[in-house]
Amino acid sequence: MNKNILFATLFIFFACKTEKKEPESTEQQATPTPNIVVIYADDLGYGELGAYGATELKTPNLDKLANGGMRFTNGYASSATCTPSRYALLTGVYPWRNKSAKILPGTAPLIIDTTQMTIPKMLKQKGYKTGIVGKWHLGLGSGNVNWNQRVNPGPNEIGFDHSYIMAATQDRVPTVYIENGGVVNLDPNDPIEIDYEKNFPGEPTGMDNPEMLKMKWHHGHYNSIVNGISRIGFMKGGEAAKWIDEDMADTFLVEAQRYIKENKDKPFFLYYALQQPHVPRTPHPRFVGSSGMGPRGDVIVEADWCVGEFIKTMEEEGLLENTLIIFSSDNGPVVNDGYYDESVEKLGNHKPAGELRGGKYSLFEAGTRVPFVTYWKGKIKPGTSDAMVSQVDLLASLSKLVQSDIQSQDSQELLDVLLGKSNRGREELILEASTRTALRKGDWALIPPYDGPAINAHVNIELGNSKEYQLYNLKDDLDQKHNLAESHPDKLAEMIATFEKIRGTKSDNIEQLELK
Ligand code: NG6
Ligand code: CA
Repeated sequence: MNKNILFATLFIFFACKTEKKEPESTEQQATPTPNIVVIYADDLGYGELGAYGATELKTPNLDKLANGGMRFTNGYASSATCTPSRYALLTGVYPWRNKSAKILPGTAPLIIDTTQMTIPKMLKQKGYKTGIVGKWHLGLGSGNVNWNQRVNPGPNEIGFDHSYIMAATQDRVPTVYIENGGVVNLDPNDPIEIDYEKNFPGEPTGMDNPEMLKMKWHHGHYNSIVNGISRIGFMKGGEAAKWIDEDMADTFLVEAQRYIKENKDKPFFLYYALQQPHVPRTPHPRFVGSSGMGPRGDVIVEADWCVGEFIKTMEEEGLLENTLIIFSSDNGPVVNDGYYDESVEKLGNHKPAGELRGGKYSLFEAGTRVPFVTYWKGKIKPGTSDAMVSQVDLLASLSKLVQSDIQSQDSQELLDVLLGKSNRGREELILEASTRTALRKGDWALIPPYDGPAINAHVNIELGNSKEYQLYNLKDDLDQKHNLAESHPDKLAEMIATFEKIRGTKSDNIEQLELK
């Protein structure tokens, strides 16, 4: 080839390359595709982190995230229990619209319709890779799951390309990990059988074989024994596939780290659903004693460490500047949730709910008001926001972030609030606790009358049930001590009207408002 032709060819080649590159980068600017990570704790209360006022428990990594990002003081889970909150987070629909969105057994069918819009589906349409690592608890299969075959539909059918999950909770069978629908380490010669009604002949249970237990049950949790801990539900077989509880935090962390390393070149969405501090609390031996509060405190320290390690990996991979991280919890705190694990005895001065009244299962504030943090290095200016935001708003807000036109019934677009650019949050929000609902509007909280016990004596939590309407002004009365229903009839009437407008009146919505 003649020299001139060679130079000309090279020139054209490079010119084309530059030409090709430019529209691409303009396009990239027009369609922002930052990575999105949701880190979701299980039963972590409003007062559990240093950044939210905890003094007895040290959570340096979560504090760093909260203090380096936007720390919301009025951030809510949609429900005071797990399944409904997770349903709302992923779908942008209030959980009380779906009768199946209640605490599910490990054998429950998937409660998200596979045609329903979800955050991962919406992001997939925008070219994202989507993964979940950790707790699922939204049901699997369509009834009568055979755990020895591909288990579906599940996360992979509602928008996740990749899933590494536990089916329900750490205290429910099956006690195995499931990767993309397949039980990890399953030995076909030792098939898994699960039943929530009756035991398999000859299998030990917490009820009949307390001598086999390393952690005793307090209430419930007296069925099959796995690793010296009795669970809810009966399980047979699957020995090689059973998880080791003390390794669970490390297992999920490694999977989460692997996921981001493998997908760092694409925009990705990761839902990293931690199992702590839900029961049974089983810290890895290196965290035992780390909090001085027994296993409950120790697993919070462990969770904090996991988040720190995860963020470190994000940093090492150069991803922090291009990733929105959202941290929150699925519901408020509970101390004794069914095992003798010293959580009550060693609590000391720690207040899991901070100043809030109630806890997990409760319609009072501590049931649903949880730590809620958004972090985006270089993008979100560190600060505190008192705007009202709910996890149900993530779908619409993330949709706006990636310029999708997907919306959903109950999800409000609050992107600027989440990014700390606006303080105009929600005006009102329906809160749920075990199918009962309440209203938060402005500074006010309304709890309609419900039958049922005032306190769940097992867990020692006030549920919010009363025969009278309860009306609280949270601005002056954050711990909901003064019922103003009688002294503020106009406010009460206004709140009832708003509540009924959203929820329906008792007569036209009797099932959902049924006294529980
Ligand atoms: C309750 C369990 C509790 C916990 C909860 C679900 C009993 C007595 N209590 O039924 O231990 O598993 O369900 O928690 O069984 S959640 O965070 O997943 O909603
Ligand atoms: Ca939970």
